[in-house]
Amino acid sequence: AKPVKLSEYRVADHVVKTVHLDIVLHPTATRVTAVLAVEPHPQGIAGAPLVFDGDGLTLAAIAIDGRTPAPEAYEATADRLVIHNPPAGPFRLTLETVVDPQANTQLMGLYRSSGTWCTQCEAEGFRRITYFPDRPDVLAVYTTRIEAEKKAAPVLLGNGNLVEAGDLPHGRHYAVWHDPHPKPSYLFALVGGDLAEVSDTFTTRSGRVVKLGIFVEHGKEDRCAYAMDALKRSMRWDEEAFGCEYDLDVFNIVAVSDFNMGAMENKGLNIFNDKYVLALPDTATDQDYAAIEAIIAHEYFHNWTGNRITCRDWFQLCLKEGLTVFRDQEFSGDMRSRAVKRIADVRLLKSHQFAEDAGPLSHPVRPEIYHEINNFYTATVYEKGAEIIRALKVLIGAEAFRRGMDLYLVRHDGDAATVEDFIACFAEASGRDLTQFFLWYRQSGTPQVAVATRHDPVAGTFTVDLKQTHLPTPGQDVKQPMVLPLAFGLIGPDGAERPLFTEDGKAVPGVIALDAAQKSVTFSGHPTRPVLSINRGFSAPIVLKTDLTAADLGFLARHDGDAYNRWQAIQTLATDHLVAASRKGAALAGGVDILADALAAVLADAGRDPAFAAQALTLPSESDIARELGAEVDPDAIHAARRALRLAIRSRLDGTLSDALSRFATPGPYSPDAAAAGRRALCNVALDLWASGGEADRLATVAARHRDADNMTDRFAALAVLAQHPGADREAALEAFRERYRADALILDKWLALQAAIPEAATLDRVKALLADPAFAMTNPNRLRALVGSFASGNQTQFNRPDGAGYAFLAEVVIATDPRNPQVAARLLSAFRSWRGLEAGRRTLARAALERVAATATLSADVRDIVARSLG
Ligand code: BAL
Ligand code: ZN
Repeated sequence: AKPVKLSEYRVADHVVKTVHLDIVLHPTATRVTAVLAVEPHPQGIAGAPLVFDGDGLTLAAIAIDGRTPAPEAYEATADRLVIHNPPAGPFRLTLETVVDPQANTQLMGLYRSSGTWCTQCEAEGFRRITYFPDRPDVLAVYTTRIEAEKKAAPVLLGNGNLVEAGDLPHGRHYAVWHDPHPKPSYLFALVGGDLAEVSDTFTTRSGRVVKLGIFVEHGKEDRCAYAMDALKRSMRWDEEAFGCEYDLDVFNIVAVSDFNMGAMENKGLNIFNDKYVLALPDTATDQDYAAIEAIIAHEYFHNWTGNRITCRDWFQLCLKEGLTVFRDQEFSGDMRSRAVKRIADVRLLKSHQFAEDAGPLSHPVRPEIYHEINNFYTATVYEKGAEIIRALKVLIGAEAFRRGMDLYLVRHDGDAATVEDFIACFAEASGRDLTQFFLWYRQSGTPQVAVATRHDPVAGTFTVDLKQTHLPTPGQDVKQPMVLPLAFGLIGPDGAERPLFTEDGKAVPGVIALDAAQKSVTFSGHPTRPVLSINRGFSAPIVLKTDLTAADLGFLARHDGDAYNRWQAIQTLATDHLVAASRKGAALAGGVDILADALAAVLADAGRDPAFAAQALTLPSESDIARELGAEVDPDAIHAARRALRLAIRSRLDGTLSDALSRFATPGPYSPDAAAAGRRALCNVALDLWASGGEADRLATVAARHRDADNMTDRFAALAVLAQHPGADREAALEAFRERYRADALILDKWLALQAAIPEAATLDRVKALLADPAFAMTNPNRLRALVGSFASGNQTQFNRPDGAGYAFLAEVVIATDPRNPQVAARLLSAFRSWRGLEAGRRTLARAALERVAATATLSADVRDIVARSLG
């Protein structure tokens, strides 16, 4: 199929103003009658034929203003409806289609999940329900009547407010929902099923009482309290932080167990992957609780940034996603430790987005061409999209940023907008020309910044020399210098922050805007050499190389006023060590002492923020090191180096680690609050390091902690430690865990994922055996991601086995999954995104596996696109 290009955007020739849907639910033959108020677009081509999208549809009936057109007047195929000579003015188009939700294994459009009818329409699922101009710039007011057998679907939900409901003969019933806010088709949703409801209310700041509902499988009602609490906190926070108030009488969330994404922001009717709703202390870890809080908030925040202001076209996806991720990150930062949230977000950014941007799947935050839009729901669009907004805030300052946001929310309310529209609001609010800043959206790849410093003790000056470079990425060989806002500070030998003055004595702000290929900045008043702390808070999403020595980094780890950079200094010490050790195939002795001393200091001071200490004690991952190496990557050497470093750190901190286990034990019953979670995080990181040698007595202690834990966080953390050490204890603990949670698929996903990540040669056979386990199902995205996704993306040594069997396995699973669910198959395949950086033997085998996928005759557009770009 032809690629879609941003440069070829033009308005739809025919738009739809109102949509009346009458949907009669049936497991295999759901009848959809759509009555559409259609009119030619004033800027469209006059007299153009009407062309609506479809996907796998069969047209059962059609009428134009109530009359059936002649057969030659139109053409309906599975993927298109064309009316050759539509009326010149507004008209009423009635379409009847029949769809089979039961057979819909793609989980796009209308499908069934555990007997519940539900929908997923972003990005292009509505066209699998009825023919429509299925593009985000066609905004219509929807009224939806849903009818079903009452026993099968006592709950019938749609977008907007419920306006009518009632019983019908023969055990049937119906409900009519009306959404007064014009919206694009991707925000359409309906649900029908036998679900339990947990309800609450929220009163908005102007006094609107909103009925809140969370709908789940019967028996899971007690797992919704945290999600409901997170929803109410999100609603209040959005009023306070962004002035955004909710705008309907109801807000419903439905949790389903078969879902391609995390969740979906359909207007007034969010549909969630149940993984991001359900939580009890015995079923969910602290990380799960934090993810639920963030995703509930994210989908809710879309009500303004996404729904009321939507995207003109799918190239603008970051307009809603980057901004909404930024907003949910800020929310979680306010709910939790801001520094720890920032560290966690940067870890995620580097491990997913930097890796994506360094390989063949690299693309700009706003792409200019796509073959399959489903493949652009990426870390680049989401996470880098959020980073750009944070960088913009640093560049123009918090006040101008807030004025820009306010302007955007008022000026574009009700619009299908572009990234240009968004940035124009900040240019206007700040009075700055943001043309160069816009390169963040257009240029792919991670900017690299080299920093060198010069100190002149006689003149008392300190000079910072900065240089930015940009490596070529697919389709972009040559790039322009960008504007990189680098927050910074200078720290004196006493550990105090030094005032910042230029050579002529002027005070300067703590941000350098690096807007040229090179720039030097000189500061006066420094008879002694200060230490530079730069890119504080990770103010710009860049790869930074400085001339800071190991001693400087050890100093920053103790004295930097910026908590993020205290953590970064420790990470850099560890990374430098691990990169060198991985290259040489042996751990270097030098550098470990400074790192161990820094960690000892963090542990001694851990009472201030245990969650921060847990982050500091977590070494860079194997994939982080692979990314730093960039080329000729040998995952076994990285694994060995990391293991050796962990043991070296342990031997230096041993007593302190076991002290931490008692010092930070959480008193009282489990609570998911951030402070208690931080203590648990520190204990569990300490436990992992303490037991890293696999001594029998220590593993027995870990096994006892596993057995006696009163919450999933501690129970699973202990199991994860045991999983690293082969033996009967591990197998017994895994079996006991499985028995305990036999009936709970979401918890068994953790069990599958943990086993898939064991760094041992036997793991591939274990994973293959688990494919046949009753806990696994090829048809369920969560199960596939837990077992196969964790193996491919979370097990560096075993996915990258030197014999290529890991690659061959993933290729087989992708080929088997693709006919059923192309989106999930394509996502799994993206685990090959860093294959070009591998050493020659593995590179050859990875290429062969990709070529095997490419040679498959009937690939979906989704998988074909990923495989072509990966090999391209
Ligand atoms: N819009 C797709 C799911 C999300 O990003 O919220
Ligand atoms: Zn989103």
